Amino acid sequence: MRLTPLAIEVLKRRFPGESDPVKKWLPGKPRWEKALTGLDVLSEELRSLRKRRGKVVLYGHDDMDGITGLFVGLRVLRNEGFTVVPIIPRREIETYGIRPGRLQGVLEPGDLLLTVDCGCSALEGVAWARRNGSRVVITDHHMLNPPLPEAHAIIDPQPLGPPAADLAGCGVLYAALTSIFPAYENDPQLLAATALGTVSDRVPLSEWNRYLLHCFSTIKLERLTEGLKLLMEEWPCRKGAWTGAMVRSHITSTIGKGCNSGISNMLDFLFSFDRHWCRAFWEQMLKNSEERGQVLSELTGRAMNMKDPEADAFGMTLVFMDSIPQGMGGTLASRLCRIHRRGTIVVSRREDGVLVGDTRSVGDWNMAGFLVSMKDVFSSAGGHYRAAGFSYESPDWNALREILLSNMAEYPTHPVPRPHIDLHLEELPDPRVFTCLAPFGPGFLPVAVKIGGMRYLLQIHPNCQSNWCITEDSGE
Ligand SMILES: [Mn+2]
Repeated sequence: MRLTPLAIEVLKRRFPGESDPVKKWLPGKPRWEKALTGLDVLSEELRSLRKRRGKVVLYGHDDMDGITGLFVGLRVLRNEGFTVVPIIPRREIETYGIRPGRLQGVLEPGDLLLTVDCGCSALEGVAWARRNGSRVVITDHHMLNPPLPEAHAIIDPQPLGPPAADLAGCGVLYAALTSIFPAYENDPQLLAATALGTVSDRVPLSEWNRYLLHCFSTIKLERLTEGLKLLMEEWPCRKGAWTGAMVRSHITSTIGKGCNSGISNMLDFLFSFDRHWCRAFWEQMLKNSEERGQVLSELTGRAMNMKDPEADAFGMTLVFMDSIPQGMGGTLASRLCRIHRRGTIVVSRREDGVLVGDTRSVGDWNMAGFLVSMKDVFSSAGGHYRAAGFSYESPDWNALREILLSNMAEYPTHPVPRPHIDLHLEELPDPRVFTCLAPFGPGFLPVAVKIGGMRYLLQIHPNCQSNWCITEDSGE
């Protein structure tokens, strides 16, 4: 890859004080083991599990970094001769974390319960597994929020801060397993799955994630399953410049989440060598996502008229809707967040009366931090910087609203991203001199230049063309 002189100028501005800004942008192979405390425990657990011929129960999460994480775990551990049973929770009916009900009859004494993208707050599930005589290793990337479950190890890079904390759930498991089994480091299937999970999860495309995406850019499609191959063929401008948003709108949202989505079949799809079935399934997902899109548009229109004016004054979008179709709260929050370019909280009522919140943020508002700062109020709260959720045991919306508003006033971050400017120039350069810096996404926004009083933001299109756009948008 060749960086143009103007692109290097951008990197210098973005990483001031760095002796090697190019290396800060795209580092060499990270020392995963430094970020992964508990890795030695996982390694030892796998060794003794092999000796006693126990199995791995791999507990995931039903979103893209959870499912691709399951794919990574299944592929490596099955190839290594382990018996692995995956568990995929269902968000429509199950609360987040590890449910003992799902382990019953599956996790036996002497088995290893390994999680991906979940588990760091699963006190009850982990306690159940330990009482059951099983071993437990958590791998997660969500915010640690004591008291922590009493697992034999918790591999979660959050306390280290970035770049380790920027890894998605699938990235954490990829890093852990390839550290233990280095032969899989350049495995095209793992790299493709991890890239897809990372981009889907909206984590910053910074340092370690960029390293993973760089490795991904070199893979050969012939060595993939038909499911992965199809997704890579659909990946907009995979061989050129792309943005996270392009991939999410074309692939992640086509798959969707919750009911009527492809997520519950995604693991079979990723492993499938049946091209015909994969193609038919993709077509079906396109159709379903169009239907979901219509429901979402209608919902978004209604939600936009229900924005809370007081929250608005704090720069936050807050919406309460009595009922939202199952699994759609997060998608609605994402959409509102994108439209208003602000942190967004969508609250709705679950069938059992409990108020549940889905939140998203852009810019400088740490959503999980905000929610966890008021954790005594919630029966559960957690997530990460840009996506988090909570549940509130009482049905009293007015009481919850008051609490949210008073905490917004006190929480010290600003939810509206500031439009950035990378370079002040005399005249507008060819946008293509900056596409060498792609991919762009959260944590690494498209280039913006200022000429005279005018700000121009680089835009990349799914047809692989790029141009300038006059806008105050941050580009996220
Ligand atoms: Mn996840």
